[in-house]
Amino acid sequence: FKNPHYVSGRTTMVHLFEWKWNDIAAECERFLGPRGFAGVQISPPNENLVIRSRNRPWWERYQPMSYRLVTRSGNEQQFANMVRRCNNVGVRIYVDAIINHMTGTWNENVGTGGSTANFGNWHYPAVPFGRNDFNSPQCVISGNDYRCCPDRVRNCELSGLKDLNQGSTHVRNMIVNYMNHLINLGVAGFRIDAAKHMWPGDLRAIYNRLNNLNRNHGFPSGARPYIYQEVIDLGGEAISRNEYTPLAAVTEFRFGMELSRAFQGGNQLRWLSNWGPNWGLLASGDALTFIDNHDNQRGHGAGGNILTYKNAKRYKGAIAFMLAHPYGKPQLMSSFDFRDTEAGPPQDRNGNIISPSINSDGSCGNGWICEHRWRQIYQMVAFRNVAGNTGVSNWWDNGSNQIAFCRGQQAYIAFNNDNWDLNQDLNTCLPAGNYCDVISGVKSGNRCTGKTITVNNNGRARITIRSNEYDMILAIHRGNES
Ligand code: QV4
Ligand code: CA
Repeated sequence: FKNPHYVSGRTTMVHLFEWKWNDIAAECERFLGPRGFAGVQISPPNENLVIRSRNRPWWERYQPMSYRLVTRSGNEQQFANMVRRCNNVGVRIYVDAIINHMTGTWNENVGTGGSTANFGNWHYPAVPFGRNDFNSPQCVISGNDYRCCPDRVRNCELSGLKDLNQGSTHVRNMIVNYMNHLINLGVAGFRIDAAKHMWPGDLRAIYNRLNNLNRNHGFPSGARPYIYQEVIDLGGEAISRNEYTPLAAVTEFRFGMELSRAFQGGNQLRWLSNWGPNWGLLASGDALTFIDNHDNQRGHGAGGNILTYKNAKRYKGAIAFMLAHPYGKPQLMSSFDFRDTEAGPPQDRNGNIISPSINSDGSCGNGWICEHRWRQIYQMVAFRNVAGNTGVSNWWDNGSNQIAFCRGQQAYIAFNNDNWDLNQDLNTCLPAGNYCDVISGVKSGNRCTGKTITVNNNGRARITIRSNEYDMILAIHRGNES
């Protein structure tokens, strides 16, 4: 369950948070496929409770009403069409699977597909689930439980969300049917929401019953779904990420926390020379890596001082390091703009999601940030693809916050997070030639719209990043010569 089954040569997925299926299909064809993106994590596709009383917050999608594929993102037919079109251009789809719980208790009780429920009786007829399918006696997880009591973290309610008993045969059947339905429609894997709140043994039993990936969508025979489990483990809790790595991959929250700290000046970049398990991170093959996610970019989940699009220069620095370094399987966040941390995506008066518009410069409008369309980010995706499975070599630093390294003889990157200029002759490990920096511009015809870096016969080049430059990064790779 640790192989994402990316199309060969691709390395990076993006979370298109709250996007509609039709828009994702179009994005696969017009941008993600051509730019070499490997996959998309989508918002939960199953029916959720409509929460009008809170003006349709983004988090209503984490309150399942049933496993019918009807949400504000679209219906089953639109979903199937998206998966087909994305797979056709080499972009895999990963589903955010909410299988720990159903809804909380609300006065409103109609789902995005029109299903109703009776919360007081734990009755969800559209699945169907009843009282016996949930853990009892009912209890709610408290902050202290995370330190003392794994059984309460697993068997009590997360934020009052009705807690399914994954030990029950019927519950397992319903979950497995839901996930296998998605596999049959061509998805490549799952994010397991709130995995910490389910017993590893129950999850193993569920994963083992999943179908192989659908060969009609281009997957090899016998391919198992990619599974990455949401377990927030920053240390100090009774439940460890290590209970879940024997099953499948795990979201590595220490990754974004440490890089956010370093790129905000809380740690010198030179210490990143041994980035990886030496920093207490999971084994590379076990880790789904990211800087921010939909929770911690708005102070939910682990919270913490995480870099986001709102702090763009430092954010792009951290993202570029993530994409330039071979550790982990990177996931990009693609956000909608927000100030209110509960606010849902751009929506009209009837609560319909407004599609992102695409500006003439390739950026998004209508309230969508589309970090994945930022030049400094999508060109680093191409950098990572070109770097392939080469290691980090020729690490250089100035003893402070100026660092640089090679990826074999494929690619080279330098950072300047000091408040003085970087201006040095350095070894790029690349063949002689003129290379377009992928950060300050693009290659257009035979010239660079940004910096051109001249590598001489012994692989050396003049590397300049002034401290007041728009970006703190310089990156060049083979295949991007001018
Ligand atoms: C409220 C009270 C509760 C009370 C309850 C009674 O706060 O004390 O018991 O009413 O019904 C929303 C509201 C929350 C409300 C709850 C239940 O914010 O106030 O409880 O609904 O109606 C997202 C949001 C949550 C949201 C939830 C469901 O972050 O705020 O709760 O969706 O809509 C831990 C976990 C980790 C989790 C993280 C947030 O270990 O697994 O917290 N992360 C994942 C998702 C996250 C999602 C969930 C789990 C739940 O990434 O987005 O929570 O599916 O770290
Ligand atoms: Ca649980």
